[in-house]
Amino acid sequence: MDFLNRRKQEEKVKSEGRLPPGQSLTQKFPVLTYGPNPTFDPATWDLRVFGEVENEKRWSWDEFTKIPTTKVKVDIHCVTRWSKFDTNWEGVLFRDFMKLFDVKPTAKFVIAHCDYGYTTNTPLEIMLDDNVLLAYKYEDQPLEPDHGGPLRTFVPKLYFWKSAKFLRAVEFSAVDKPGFWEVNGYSNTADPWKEERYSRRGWF
Ligand SMILES: Nc1nc2c(c(=O)[nH]1)N[C@H]1C(S)=C(S)[C@@H](COP(=O)(O)O)O[C@H]1N2
Ligand SMILES: [Mo]
Repeated sequence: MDFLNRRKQEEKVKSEGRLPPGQSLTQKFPVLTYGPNPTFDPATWDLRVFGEVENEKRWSWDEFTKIPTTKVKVDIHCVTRWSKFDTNWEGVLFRDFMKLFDVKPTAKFVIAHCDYGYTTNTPLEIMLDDNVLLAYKYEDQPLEPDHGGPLRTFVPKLYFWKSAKFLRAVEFSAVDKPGFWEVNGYSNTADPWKEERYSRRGWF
């Protein structure tokens, strides 16, 4: 699409109210990772659940990929000001995932833990939305390492740093635990419609 067409389309989507404030539409899929991609070995990979749960649990890749999946088609919004419309994802609906173990009533936050220590925190209430996934397919293909493969959280209602790539553990917590970007000046709540980009003014 040439520049003029893109401008026209952007005006159109803005007038339709589909582009959050301060965002531009992109056709590309930019990659934003702090650090290298981990290497994925399906024989040793696991996903753990811990914290405010009755029993800690662990799935191998084989076990995890046998859990029934859900497909969603939804727009995504990155704090670096790009939005991408109609992206297609498939994975285990977080709500369905939670049926596989007992979460204690004290659990109020979900902390995603990734390879190399990246973490991000989200209120449990938001994780129960009907489009929040533990995603491992993008546009019907296995999720590429650049975009968080083999597995990432997918929380489209919030800025995209809340969608944790290379997910290895899900912690249920009674208290909030701000993650990698949240302690580095980014907003804790990250709602693109309210433009909650940074936690303090004047940092960046
Ligand atoms: N493990 C991990 N997850 C991560 C990141 C990261 O550096 N490490 N970056 C976050 C940020 S800042 C963004 S914008 C999105 C980018 O996802 P993408 O590379 O698929 O566009 O992943 C988020 N999840
Ligand atoms: Mo980001």
